[in-house]
Amino acid sequence: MWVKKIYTLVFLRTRNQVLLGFKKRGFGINKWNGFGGKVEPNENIVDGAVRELKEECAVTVTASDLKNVGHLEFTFEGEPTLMDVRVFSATIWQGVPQETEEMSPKWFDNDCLPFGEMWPDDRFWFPYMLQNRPFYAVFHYQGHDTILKSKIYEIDSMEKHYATVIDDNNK
Ligand code: 6OG
Repeated sequence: MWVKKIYTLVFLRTRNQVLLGFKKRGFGINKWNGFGGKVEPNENIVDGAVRELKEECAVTVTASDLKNVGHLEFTFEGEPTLMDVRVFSATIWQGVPQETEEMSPKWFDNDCLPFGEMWPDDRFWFPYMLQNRPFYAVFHYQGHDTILKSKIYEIDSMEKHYATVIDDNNK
């Protein structure tokens, strides 16, 4: 049995660019990634995404402007935790991204992303996100550099997908 923890991951997007942050501390240090973190107990997932975006790059987003575009599940060989990561994108927000203690933000062209300095899984699912095609992907890692197993599914809708996942968990 896995111990599941829910995380958020938010990408601000324009027509041809995506905002990434260079992580200065903690899990995923020295990698470019979206903004996010652990959902607090009793916190709704979208509210967690709004909070983390504000904490990590000082940008305000309205909950209804966050679109859930993907669902990622990560497990690590020899570790009991399953990281359940909800991926969101937004095209409307308030404020200009600022450097914080955790992240240093930078805009990248969609066709010029720094995959060599990102988590190895990102190059597999970013194309779905950039094309607004809902996806569900699972990755099993050895350490933080090697993917031992992976699967990626294009899905019809996130709502239907979560309903199925919850059904499966209850079987
Ligand atoms: P904090 O420790 O900052 O939350 N995250 C991952 N993101 C990608 N792209 N690939 C992974 O592959 C990831 N594992 C975790 C989820 C960690 C943040 O990092 C994301 C959270 O946004 C293994 O609270």
